[in-house]
Amino acid sequence: MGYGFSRRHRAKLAEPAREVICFAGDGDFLMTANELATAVQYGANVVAVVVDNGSYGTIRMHRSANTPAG
Ligand SMILES: Cc1ncc(C[n+]2csc(CCOP(=O)(O)OP(=O)(O)O)c2C)c(N)n1
Ligand SMILES: [Mg+2]
Repeated sequence: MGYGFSRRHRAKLAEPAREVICFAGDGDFLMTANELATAVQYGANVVAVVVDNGSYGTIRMHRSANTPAG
């Protein structure tokens, strides 16, 4: 988590002619959303696709599956 979004800028700066797209969950994205400032500062024009389900869905799924009360 948090890795793709922050590494995306570095990929774009290393290969500026290539399109760089990051896919992230909402929890993943917010873990390193401050990296937006770094991207703007260095002119790393990249695209982020955020899958927003309003939760740490993976954690919720495992908790529901492994606790009697859900
Ligand atoms: C650095 C880090 N912290 C915590 C976790 C544990 N973790 C695995 S999935 C997850 C929730 C991810 O939420 P989101 O990005 O919104 O994706 P979703 O499960 O909702 O599709 C967490 C906290 C992790 N994998 N990496
Ligand atoms: Mg989510």
